[in-house]
Amino acid sequence: MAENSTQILPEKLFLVYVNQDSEDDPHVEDELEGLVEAAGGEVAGSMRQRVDRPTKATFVGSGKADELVAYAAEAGADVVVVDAELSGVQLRNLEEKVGRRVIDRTTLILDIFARRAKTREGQLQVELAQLSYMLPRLMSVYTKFERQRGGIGMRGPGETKLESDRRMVNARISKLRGEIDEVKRHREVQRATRREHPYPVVALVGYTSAGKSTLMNRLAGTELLADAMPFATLDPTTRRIESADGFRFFLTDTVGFIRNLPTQLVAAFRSTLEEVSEADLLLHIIDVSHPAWEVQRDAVLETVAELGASEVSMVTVFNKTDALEDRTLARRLVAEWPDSVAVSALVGTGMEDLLAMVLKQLKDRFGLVRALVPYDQNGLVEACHRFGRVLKEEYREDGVYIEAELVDEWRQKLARFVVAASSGTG
Ligand SMILES: Nc1nc2c(ncn2[C@@H]2O[C@H](COP(=O)(O)OP(=O)(O)OP(=O)(O)O)[C@@H](O)[C@H]2O)c(=O)[nH]1
Ligand SMILES: [Mg+2]
Repeated sequence: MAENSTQILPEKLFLVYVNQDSEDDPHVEDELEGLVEAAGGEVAGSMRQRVDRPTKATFVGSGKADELVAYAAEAGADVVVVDAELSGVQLRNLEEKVGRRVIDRTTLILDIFARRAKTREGQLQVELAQLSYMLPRLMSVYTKFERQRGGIGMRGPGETKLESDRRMVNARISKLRGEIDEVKRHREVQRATRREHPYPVVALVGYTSAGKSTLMNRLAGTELLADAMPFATLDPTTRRIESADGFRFFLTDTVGFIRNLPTQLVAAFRSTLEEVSEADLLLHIIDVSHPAWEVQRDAVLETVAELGASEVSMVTVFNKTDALEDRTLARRLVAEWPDSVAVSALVGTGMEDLLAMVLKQLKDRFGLVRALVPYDQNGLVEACHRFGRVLKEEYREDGVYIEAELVDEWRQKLARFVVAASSGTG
């Protein structure tokens, strides 16, 4: 699938913006245009359509569909993009009516990911997402045809094209899953090695183009691609950072989120995004200079929850303060939001504050434990290594004496075996 992406997206695209509720959000337009550009397309024209209740047949009402036919022809568009998620039936009917290829927002995003995927894992994940998205839509293309044919001669050599297509796609999906599992195992080995170095992991999360890679470059001295195009980053990068007082942690930059990020994509990128759910701390980067930053913030929080990471502590980073017209806004936000800091990743302001807050959060989370763990509870000792920092370990007659810095969750599990009254932070 990935290699076909240029064929899927020819040059000129006609955009259909959809308001599903009453709010008339102009930033939706910039965002879709950005996506079209990132997919290598060109905007030929656009129209706005308020859809309170999408019709089953063509998504937009039939009057609007007629308008669309005229506008798209006038613009000389090759493709129509509807800024929503459409069913297979809706896509096919619209396509028939407009006489042009019709794609939806999800397909567009998947296409961008297909273009950007560089690593083997990324490519596998994108293809899996594309096929999972395509499968139910593939079926509906043939259902009518299948019904007309009736049931006789449907099996064996007489099977329909739908059945063989479906079988092929399903086979490819399971093959991809297997391959992703393999890559994932490899990554887990890498991650386990990282866990052996007892450093906490901090993951950057944020809306696409919020400035995650720019911040990573500044903090870790990396030279990752930072670009105004959406989804500049697909593959996670992790670097070790050391503070002035010698405290070390890992910082991970990963794929950005977007409003209505296709669920197939989130599912397929689950192993990549485990960096997020398994982090000790999340840095939520927000582009406060963006007029719709609050919508973006909510979309990120939703995706974080979808990844099962809402329990991970979070520092909110108000970025791009250099681009703010109202300079007091950043100060007000920081005062209003707990655990937040205002920075400009581009200019470099606020970096000391940010680092201080990260260190405080991390150090707060680790507390010292001294315990004598019986030999039949060896799993706990192992956990100290995996999830904390072991300062001392002695194999004694009656068990393993261990001194470790651990997060609260593991301190509690060790509580029964604590030998000295000391639980102050290190
Ligand atoms: N003015 C200003 N621009 C910034 C700042 N931080 C980042 N940018 C710009 O914003 C754009 C996006 O930055 P990236 O670092 O690529 O954003 P990202 O969050 O990694 O984006 P994705 O990888 O696409 O999710 C680039 O053009 C950056 O130069 C900032 O503090 N101020
Ligand atoms: Mg990036």
